[in-house]
This record gives sequence, C-alpha cells and structure tokens, in this order.
Amino acid sequence: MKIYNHLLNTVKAKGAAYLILLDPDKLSDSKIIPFVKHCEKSGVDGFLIGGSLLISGDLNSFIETIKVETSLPLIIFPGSVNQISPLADAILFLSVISGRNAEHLIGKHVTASSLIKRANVEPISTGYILVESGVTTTAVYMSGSLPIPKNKPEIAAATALAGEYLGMKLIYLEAGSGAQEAVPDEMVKAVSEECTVPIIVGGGIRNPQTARRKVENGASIIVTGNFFEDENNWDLIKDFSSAIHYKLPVEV
Ligand code: 1GP
Repeated sequence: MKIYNHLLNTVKAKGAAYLILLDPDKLSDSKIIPFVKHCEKSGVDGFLIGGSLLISGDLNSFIETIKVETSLPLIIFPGSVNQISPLADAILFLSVISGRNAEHLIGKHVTASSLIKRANVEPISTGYILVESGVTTTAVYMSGSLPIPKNKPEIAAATALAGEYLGMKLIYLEAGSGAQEAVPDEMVKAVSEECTVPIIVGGGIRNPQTARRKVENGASIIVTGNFFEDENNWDLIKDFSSAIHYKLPVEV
C-alpha cells in the first residue's frame, strides 16, 4: 500500500494530484529524459506508464531509463497483461466496470495476478469506467465494451459505488486518450459525491482550466497524456500543476 498511501497523502497535502501518462510507443527515446526532468521540476506528482499496444521497445528498459532520472512514483497503467515490470513502483489493477466483458472484469486478472506477485509490484485495485467522449476511443475499442453515455452521471455514480463496494481503491473516469471531450463536470461531481475513494479523471484534458474544473467537481487525481507529446506544450506543465494543486500557493 506504499504508493497508494503516498497518493492519498499527496491529495491531502496539495488538494489533488497530477499524473502524466508516458506511452513508450509515443515518446521518442531522445525525448524521454528531458521530458521526465521537465515534469519533475514543474510539480508533477508521478507518472503512469503504459500504452494500448506497446510495440516499440521494452517496458523494463523504458522504466529503467526513467528511474535513474526521477524519484517520482512510476505506476504501470497496463494496456495488456504483457505490461508488468518488477521495476515499477505500482500497477493499476484495472477492472473495466463500465463494461460487461468478463475478460476485463476477471479473465485478464487471473492471468496477471501471479505475475504481479512475483514481480513484487504493488497492485492498486482500480475501477475503470469508460465514458462516451465523441469518438470511439482506443480504450473503448480494445475493451470490447460500451462506454457509459456522457449524459448519464447517475449510471456512472452507481457503477463507481459498486466498484467501491467490491473493494476497489480508486475509481478512474476515462474519456480515452485524445478524446474530443473530457469526462463532463456533472459526471465527475456525481461520482465524487457518491464515493469515498479517490476519483481519477483522464482523457481529453488539454488545458489547465479544464483540469481545475474536474478538481473543483471532486476529482482527486488528474491525468494528461497526449497534450505533451508536442514539445511546444511542455512549458504549460507547471500551469496544469498549479491549477490542480489548489491547496498550494500559486508561484509567481
Ligand atoms: C489517461 O487516457 C488518458 O486517462 C490520457 O488522455 O492522452 O487525452 O490526455 P489524453
């Protein structure tokens, strides 16, 4: 529970936590180190690592490279059961609870559990809720399940509460990487009011104001990925951090 507790403490101290998603397929080798350093000095609280396919290279060496450069938590956000590494600090043990595909509710878990135990990586049980966001996202397609309609916050809230009652430690509201629309504020609010576990919100968040609104509506952790694949946006990382860390004084 070390990394989970660390996340809880970060949320308590800063108001909310900011994680950046690193997809080894999308980040060129020459950019990994400068990007991670930039994130660390811009107030990011940790990294999610994973991708839907992970075809370019090796997850272990990717994590090894990053680990030398940062002391921030490295948490695997697995796109498949192949994405397990003893070098990570934790792994989101995801169940796609918005769907009814048994493979993503228990099947993959049976395949992965012993591997995670032997890798000695902290599993963090996470209820993963896919939300309709304008286009068919990779996450929806790969999960073989329907997302929750974006105008049905009450279904998302009931789903999240069911996840919490099943023992999940985090609820992840996912619009999907590169989503046209982020998870609606009303849905974030409905879910956070219904649950006591921290709510992660990710997908389609492209500016600090949007990130802040999700926090104001009850998100505890914000994830961005896509937006910083363009190096021209890197200077905005600290603006995202300040918007998300509402309990910290804003730097001038
Ligand atoms: C993490 O999938 C997200 O939940 C990341 O989404 O790439 O759209 O920021 P973006």
